[in-house]
Amino acid sequence: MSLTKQIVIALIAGVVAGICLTFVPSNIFNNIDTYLLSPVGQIFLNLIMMLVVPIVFVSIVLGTAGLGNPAELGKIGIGALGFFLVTSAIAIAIGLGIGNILEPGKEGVFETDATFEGEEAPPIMDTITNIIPENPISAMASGDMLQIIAFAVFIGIALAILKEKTIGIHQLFEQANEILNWLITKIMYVAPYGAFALIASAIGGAGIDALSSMAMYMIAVLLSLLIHGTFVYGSAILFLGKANPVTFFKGFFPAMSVGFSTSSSNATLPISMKTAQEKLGVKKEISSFVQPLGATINMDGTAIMQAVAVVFISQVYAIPLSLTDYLLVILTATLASIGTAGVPSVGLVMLAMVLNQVNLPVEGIALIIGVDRLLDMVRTSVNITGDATCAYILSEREKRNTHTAN
Ligand code: DAS
Repeated sequence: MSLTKQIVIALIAGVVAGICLTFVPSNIFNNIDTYLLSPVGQIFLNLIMMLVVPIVFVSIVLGTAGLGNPAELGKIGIGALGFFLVTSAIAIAIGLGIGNILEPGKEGVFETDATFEGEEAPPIMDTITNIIPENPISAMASGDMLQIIAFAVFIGIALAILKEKTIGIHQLFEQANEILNWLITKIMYVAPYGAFALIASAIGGAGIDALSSMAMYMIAVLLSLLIHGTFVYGSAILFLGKANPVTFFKGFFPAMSVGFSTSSSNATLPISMKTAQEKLGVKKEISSFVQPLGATINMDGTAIMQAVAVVFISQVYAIPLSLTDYLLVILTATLASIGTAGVPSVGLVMLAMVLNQVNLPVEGIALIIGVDRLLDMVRTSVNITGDATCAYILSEREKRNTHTAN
């Protein structure tokens, strides 16, 4: 049985187990979660997170070197940034629209004993100026993805220009890439067990009450994610990439299932790139540059959650939003995702920044925390799919240009 089928079966079994766990007394669930589900899930997460920094650094060095010259790198970079910004704005508009149509915060009783300490996302200008690392080693130690990407790009450009002088180092990076890919393949055998444990823990932890009282909110987010993930990305592949969306979604599904299981774009990055290159034929140098960049600065799924959450919280607290507020949400949510890494629940941190911008109570986040872990699984899948869509389109266009030129 293929690994993808194993992961899907594990996820289905995990959902069933999670629903069953919502009916057991909380002390029993807590013991099952503490001594079984969480350790298994965390071991799987740590195994793949262990490879993220080396994979991102090595693949961007090789990707940048492979693009050959700064002009080519600039073309791919500008194409990717343009795609990321436009799709993020569309995603937020979809979330705001669905939130206003379904009005999830208008009806129902929303109580919670959860609390949320609003941790601020970094100011956007700090993020932009800090992209260049003072100390690349500490950037790697702290997992500062934008700084790691920037340092890797500089190394890659040097390799591309120095060519034969540094052929030994280039081969070293190629061999390091082989080692990391071998490790990913082996670690993925743990994926079904990790997927089962993570989703059973998330559903069991949410509990039936939260799931029922927040049903409309969850439906609004999931519907927006579905529209954006299928219609927007599918149309982009069809009209911009001149390729078959069905081929793309079928080929990328294994990575989507890992993104769903881990709720972390960064943790899924090794599998996302491997899947894009091996199943979709995305050019290695484009995949190695675009997907790590996207995992860090492009989070359409997260932007959708933020848009729906803003509408939901404004409805629950009966604070009307003006058109200016909506435009501010689109701008802030788009920019907020640039400075934060793709790790579980980072979307809530950015949501605090968006709520502050439109003077909505940050404590409203406590209403959605109970079901956020489940929604995080789906929106992370959308996040990584958006990154892969961009890489796929740029790669398909590059192949066509090369074919035309020959
Ligand atoms: N879990 C984040 C990611 O890895 C998304 C989020 O928190 O919204 O993409």
